[in-house]
Amino acid sequence: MDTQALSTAGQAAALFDFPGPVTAMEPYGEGHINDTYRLGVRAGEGETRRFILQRLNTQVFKDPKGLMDNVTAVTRYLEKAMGGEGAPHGGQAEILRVIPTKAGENHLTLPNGEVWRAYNFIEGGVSFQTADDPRLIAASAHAFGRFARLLDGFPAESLHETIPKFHDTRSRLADFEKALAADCHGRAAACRPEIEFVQAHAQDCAMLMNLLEAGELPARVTHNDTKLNNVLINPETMHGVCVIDLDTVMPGLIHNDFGDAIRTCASTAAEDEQDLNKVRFDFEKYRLYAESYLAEVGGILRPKEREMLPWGARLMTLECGMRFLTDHLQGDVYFKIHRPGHNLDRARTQFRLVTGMVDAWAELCRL
Ligand code: ADP
Ligand code: GN1
Ligand code: MG
Repeated sequence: MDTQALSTAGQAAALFDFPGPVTAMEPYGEGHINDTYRLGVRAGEGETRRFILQRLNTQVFKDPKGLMDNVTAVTRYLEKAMGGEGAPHGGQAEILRVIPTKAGENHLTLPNGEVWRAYNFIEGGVSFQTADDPRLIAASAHAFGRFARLLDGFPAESLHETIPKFHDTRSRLADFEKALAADCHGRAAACRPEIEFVQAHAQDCAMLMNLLEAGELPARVTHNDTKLNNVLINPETMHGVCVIDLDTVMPGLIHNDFGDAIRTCASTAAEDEQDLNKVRFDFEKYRLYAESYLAEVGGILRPKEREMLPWGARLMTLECGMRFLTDHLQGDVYFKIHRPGHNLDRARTQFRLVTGMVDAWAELCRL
């Protein structure tokens, strides 16, 4: 374990308003962006409570204050909105809460520039990396669908755009083309098939953004990072417990949230599976996610939004693959990697899934 990282985590932890002294701290979770620690805090005689402490990735999030103001406002709104609804599907409804610093702020900036924040630890739910059990798919769809429904009345215009053009697939394509032209690590030659895959699908990238700009699709408050491990699920009841990772909550298309979830929920393998024979787009998983999601949001969607949902799945998966490939060409500067070629492996699984969706396109549109 990196002792220097742990020591700044220790310094940061001491400045949050926890109910007692921190007695344990360990790196936690499998996110690709922030550095996450799980803390034990002595809350009273013989009582230990757990918390999450995170160092925000400020290369990725350039406006940490705007981001934390979003998270604070959205979690408060959700807490009120959920109050009236009770626990969904027999599951326990936990709420993510921002733990303030001792100075009463929603985040902390250390003298070295690092930005830290803390949350309550959501007990009783865990992150799953692959959707091997259909109950995980339904749980995730209900949790994210409910999230969108509860935030339907939230004033979208009050949110900061935490990453500009985050799901503008056209701009992701332009970023890819720039990275390819620069090829600053000389990696392009070894990924010709993946590059050609992007080029063959380039004309699709504008589809949803054009409809947004023409006013045919509305911007809503969306989560924008709805992969399976961003909803905590109770491993016994298999019910969703809490939606987490609110860093990218901003105005967006419902298709972003539907599509980004399909990438993980309708795949037969992990996002970084190296054996592509194991990676398939599974139409039955897609159907289950779509039906469970629509059970929550069906009532708020316009007909055009509903009609275009399959494009959400196709474009978000293509976009994510392009982002992984771009990062591979740029030398792995954005997503955390754990082995050489990790981002290329991730890009390949996404392109495999897009191919599966294109093959099943008529069925997707019929549903
Ligand atoms: P990243 O942006 O790096 O993905 P996340 O906020 O998603 O960061 O956190 C990474 C992982 O840490 C999550 O996938 C989840 O497993 C765990 N985690 C994050 N917040 C909490 C929480 N409040 N309670 C329990 N686990 C959490
Ligand atoms: C990142 O933060 P995390 O690991 O939940 C990324 C998503 C990607 C995802 C791919 C802020 O999600 O957009 O879809 O990796 N988050 C950000 O696994 O870029
Ligand atoms: Mg995450």
